[in-house]
Order: sequence, then C-alpha cells, then structure tokens
Amino acid sequence: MDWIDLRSDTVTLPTESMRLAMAEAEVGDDVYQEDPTINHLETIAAKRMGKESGLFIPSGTMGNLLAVMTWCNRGDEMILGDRSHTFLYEVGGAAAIAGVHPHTLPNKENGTLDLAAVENAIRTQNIHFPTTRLLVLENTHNACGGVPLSAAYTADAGRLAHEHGLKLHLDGARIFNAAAALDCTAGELTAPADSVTFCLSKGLAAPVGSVICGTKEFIDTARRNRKMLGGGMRQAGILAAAGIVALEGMTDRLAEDHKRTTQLAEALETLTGLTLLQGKPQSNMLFLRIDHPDIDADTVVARAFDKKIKLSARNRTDMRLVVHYQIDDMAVNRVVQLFTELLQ
Ligand code: TLP
Repeated sequence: MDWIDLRSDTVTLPTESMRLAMAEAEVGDDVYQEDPTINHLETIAAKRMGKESGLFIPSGTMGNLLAVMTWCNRGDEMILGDRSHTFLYEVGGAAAIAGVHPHTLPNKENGTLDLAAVENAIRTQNIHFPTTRLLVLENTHNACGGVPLSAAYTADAGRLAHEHGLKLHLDGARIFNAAAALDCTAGELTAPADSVTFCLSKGLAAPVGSVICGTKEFIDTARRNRKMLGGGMRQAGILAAAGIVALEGMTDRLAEDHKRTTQLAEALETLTGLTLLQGKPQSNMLFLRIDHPDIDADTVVARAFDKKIKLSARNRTDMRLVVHYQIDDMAVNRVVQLFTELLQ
C-alpha cells in the first residue's frame, strides 16, 4: 500500500516527463544569464503573469523576501495581512534581512484586507513615521482556507496602493489554483500587481523553484538581491526544465484537485466529531476541527501514520488537509475511511 500525504502540496513528486526533461536539459551558468533552460522558463513565466520579466528562484519564501527588499529601503513599512504567509511563516525574514517594518491588518475570512483600513494604515509625512512603501496580498490565501482573491478586489487594492505611491506585491504561491477556482487566467489575477511570485513546487509538482515577475527594471534589481542572498544557482536549468513542464502541463489539471477536495469535504462533514472550518473548500485545501471527547488532532495524526497516511495538526484540535497531484480517488476514499473509523 502506498503512502498518502496530505500535509501539503509541497510534497508532490516530479512526474516522469519532468524527470526526462531534467535529464535532457541544456544548461549554462545562470549567474552569467547563460542557462538557456532558465532563460526560457523566465520568459514563459513572465508571459503567463503578464509581466515584462521573470527570475527563477529557489523558493516562494525567497521570492517574497526579494519583493520586500527590492521595493523597500531599510526602515520602510509594508502593509500585509496578519494571517499572510509572509508575516506568519517566513521566519521574520522581511524584518531580519530586509529591515522592513511589518504593519499587519486583520485578514478577513475571505483572505482580503479591508481597503478602508489599508488606506488608514498608510503613513502620512511625519518625522516620527516610517515610510509606507508596499502592500502585500496572497492568492490563494493559505491560512484563510485556500480562498481565491478576485481580480476585481486585487484591482481595487492595486488602485489604492498606486494612488498613495505604494507598490503591490502578490504572493501568488498558488496563483494557478486561484485561477482554476475562479475560472479565469492567472494573468487576470496578477495584472494589478507590480510584482508577483508563484511556486512551481506545490500543486504544479516540480521538485524545486518559484518565479518572481515584474518590470525589467524591478527584475534587474531583484537579480542583484538574489545574488546577495546566495540564490545565484549556476546550472539550475536542470530544475527549470521540470518547472517548464510544470508550467506548460500541470496548470490545467488543478481543477481536478479542487474537485477531490470538495468530495473529501462533503464526505467528512457528515461525520460527528468533526467540523469543517472556513466553510466549503474553494481550492485544494480543507481545514477541519476535531471535536471529540477522546481524540485530538495529534491522535488523528498518529493513527493515520499507522495506516500509511501522513497528516499534520495545526494545534490541539485543528488540521489542514491539502489535495494534490498524488492524491487520487482511492486516496480520498482511504482518508474518508480513516476518519470514519476513528470518529465512530
Ligand atoms: N507554504 C507551505 C508552508 O510554508 C506553510 C505550505 O505547506 O503551505 N506563500 C505561500 C502562500 C505559501 O503557502 C508558501 C509555502 C510560501 C509562500 C513559501 O514557499 P516555499 O516553501 O517555496 O518557500
């Protein structure tokens, strides 16, 4: 029996065609910008995001840090959600490395920020204040349940940012999930943003990598900053080759993951001792609460492991399940069976 892993879509394994493309990739030294495979990935990625240029980077975390470093000076302020990945899960790199001061606002349940609150948070000219330079949004919003942010909302946020001289960065780690959820193109969702990062290594199943996109001028500076962070990767066309397969071949199938997430949710919500958090899933994530006298989330994780199912607990009661390329109908059935047996 194969392992099932619902801890994240970061656990996806590369496909056969990715491995083949990696083996055959033409490579060069990317610090000299001479890796043809990376150059090609950056070109097609920028095109999909509707931006001038792209830069291949090792991770989404580095992408968000590069955006912060490239748009802000030390001591500047950025506005972002209190449940955003950049604030919660990036080791405080924006403060520690970029020296940027985070001004958090509460994320609404739908992943957005109240734009009137954003406007109020933008600093005026005052000798006591840092300068507000950047607004960061996340699409899909991970901690808010994998919810997609609409193109209309992002456009309103972009307009507001630009009216006040701010830049808008979009953490689009799962922007293709958002596009699948909203039945639009990724480009429609990224159009209002000055910079966007997206991950190849999550639902798109590439082994490593993200791309950050923006104007040529922005990317030229981000490239210098990537070098400063030690992210100049030499013959990484081996990795970019898998990224090209991911970008060209894996985005259209994400709706399948969303369908299975809904099926899983519909089966689990019928069980007593379990409630769905954040409503019906809108993409590939399912958040649930265990509400049982004898079983907590850690017990579920331990019992699941015995059945070759990897799950993770967010705290004593809550769990996040993420559906991805390696989760087929049979895997969904095994997970439903596990919860049914545990909670009955
Ligand atoms: N998210 C991971 C963990 O870090 C929590 C996950 O399992 O979901 N932005 C968003 C919205 C993300 O969800 C993640 C990763 C990142 C950025 C960072 O990407 P990587 O892992 O490539 O640094």
